[in-house]
Amino acid sequence: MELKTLDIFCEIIDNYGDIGVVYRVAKELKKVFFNSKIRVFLNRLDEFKKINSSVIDSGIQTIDSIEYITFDYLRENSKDLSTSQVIIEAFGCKIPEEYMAIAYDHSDLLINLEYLSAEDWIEDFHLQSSPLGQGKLKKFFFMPGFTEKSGGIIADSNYLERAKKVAMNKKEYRDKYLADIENIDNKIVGTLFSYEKNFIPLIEDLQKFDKEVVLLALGEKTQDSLRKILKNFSIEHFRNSLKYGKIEIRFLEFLNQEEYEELINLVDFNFVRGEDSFIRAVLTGKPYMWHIYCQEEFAHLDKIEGFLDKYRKVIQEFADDEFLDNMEKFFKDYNFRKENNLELGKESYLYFFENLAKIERYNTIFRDFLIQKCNLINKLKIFIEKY
Ligand code: TRH
Repeated sequence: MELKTLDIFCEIIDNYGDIGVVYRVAKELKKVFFNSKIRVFLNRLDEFKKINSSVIDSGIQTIDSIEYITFDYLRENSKDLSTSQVIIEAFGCKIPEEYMAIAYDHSDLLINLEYLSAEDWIEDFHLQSSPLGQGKLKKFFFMPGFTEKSGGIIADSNYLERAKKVAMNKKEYRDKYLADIENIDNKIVGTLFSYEKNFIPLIEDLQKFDKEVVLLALGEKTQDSLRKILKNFSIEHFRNSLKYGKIEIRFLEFLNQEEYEELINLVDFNFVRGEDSFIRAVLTGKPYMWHIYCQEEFAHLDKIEGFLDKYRKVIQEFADDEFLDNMEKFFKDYNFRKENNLELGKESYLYFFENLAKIERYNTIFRDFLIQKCNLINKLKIFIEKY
């Protein structure tokens, strides 16, 4: 089909991942289908305002040629509503009835863009159709994952170009984000973005590491966790930073999504969470650790296993077993929890910090594999065009 109109629906429950992914996909699809009209419908604006400071409190607004419309605005103006040829429903969200009532007969293709998963079953599910029982509209599942047969990961060109720009202009970006870190060439700098977590093992292990480390803490859950666990430590306080022995922790303001991407491509390592920041970190090729979104009955650990399995398959011809076993243990220990809380974990950080260069070598191989073979945007484009 020749795509003229596309609507994307997003229901934010908590956190930034839902809007983070939708905002990214919308920007990239606008670039790919530059003559198409793209609208994003979303249930609320708070999280969007955090990842993009130009967002205003308005039911309808245009940002970079994409229209962003709230569900409330849609409902209030439903008598003038027209639907699009293609609809993307992010993460199985509930599209307002007023819209669906028209879409069954006037839209062609409904794509349910699911959460990222590393589990094997998604390959069989990817691009399966699901009957809607009325009208001409057809629904298909799009399953993001780490394999060629899955829907892939969002390696958007906007992001990849930004990463390249940072790599080629390091000084300029250091001046922008890290200017006041003294003696930076002799320090290791990384970002920390997590759910509630006890970072005492990290802080203690870094005292044994032979370099000074600067941790840039982002997001309220990361910062609250650090403040709570550090309250009994004897720490030197500066304006927005703490110094404890060899480490310095800086509390950063939440950045615009594009700025966050610049920062993670500038630093030496990234601790990330959720889905979207995880994929961003993977695409840096630098060392990363993933605080996966916690699910009931330890289902998140199955996802960690799935990811490690895909990672292992891609790099095992280069990496030795000792490396793979160490990384596997670190990912599992870091994520072992029934719920997000400040309980002490048993993870050890030293192997990670002592092997940053080695990890980067293998992470680059995995990153290149994903960009070449598992690009979600290419797959989505081909699917829509062939439909
Ligand atoms: O915010 P998250 O925890 O989102 C999660 C997950 O997506 C999870 O799968 C979902 O089920 C749950 O929400 C409801 O983590 P994630 O996915 O990494 O999203 C963070 C987004 O915020 C990402 O697009 C990057 C962006 N970001 C900024 O724009 N500025 C910042 O300073 C930071 C730290 C992140």
